[in-house]
Amino acid sequence: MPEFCGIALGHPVVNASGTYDAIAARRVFGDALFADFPFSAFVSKTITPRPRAGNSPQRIWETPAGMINSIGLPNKGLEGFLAEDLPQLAELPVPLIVSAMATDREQFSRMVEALGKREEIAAIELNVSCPNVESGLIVGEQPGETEALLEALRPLTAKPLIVKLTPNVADPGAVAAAAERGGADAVSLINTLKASAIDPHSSAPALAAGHGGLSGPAVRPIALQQLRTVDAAVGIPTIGMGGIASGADASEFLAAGASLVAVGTENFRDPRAGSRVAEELTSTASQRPAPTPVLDLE
Ligand code: RRO
Repeated sequence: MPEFCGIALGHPVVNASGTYDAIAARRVFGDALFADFPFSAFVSKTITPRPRAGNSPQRIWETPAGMINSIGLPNKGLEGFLAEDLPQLAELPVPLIVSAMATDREQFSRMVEALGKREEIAAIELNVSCPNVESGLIVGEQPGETEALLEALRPLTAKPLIVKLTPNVADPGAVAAAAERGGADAVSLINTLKASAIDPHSSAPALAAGHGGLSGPAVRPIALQQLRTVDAAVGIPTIGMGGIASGADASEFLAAGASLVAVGTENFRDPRAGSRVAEELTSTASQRPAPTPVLDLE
């Protein structure tokens, strides 16, 4: 039984924030969902202080071995989440991790204080891929901003604080170490990689927002390298994600130091992917076939 930041989990596979709508899944699959819930903990879609409609369509674009999204954080806002979504998410048969984002320290503090009071919530994930309106800088791209944010939030709750790292930096290890210095209990990575696509019919950007974040198997080797870098830079546990679609993929992240792994984009193709990855991890299916020998020219 894995244990993560004091939370007992049935297996090491969780979901990446924003890639699985557990409330919609309950509507579709009914109570059968609870008998075979795909994840050992559930991470909510990121919520913000106020409600947001998100970006206009087109919000998702398929790419070779992946997809680009620019969903733009649609959510009911903190109050709407607490009143409408939390009671439903609290019925899930696994611990709940709530993902939160804000654009200044005061608003972030307000969210962490409110979430911290709710016993239905096991941990809080801080999505730091957002600008600080005061400095104009993306918090998670700057070690100093990340450390200062954690220093402000750490005293506000005893719940585990997980920092979701952006991969769009030269040295993710430096940001992770800053999060740890500020008091984070764990880091999760990677969020999506900055990406664009052009619609071949219009020759215009494929996404209404002009750009988005790339995820799926295409990013897996990059995610694995960032995980190795981060794992070497911190002493706190890591949650590894980025294109995991099988037990064999997951076992690479665990071998590279991750305490848990998260399934993201694969959930859109197979809503049972989390259970399948967890099952494959315990069977020989997680072993990759031996590589084909490469011609040795010496
Ligand atoms: O909502 C989004 O567009 C979004 C978010 Br908040 C995020 O953290 N990562 C991502 O790929 N999309």
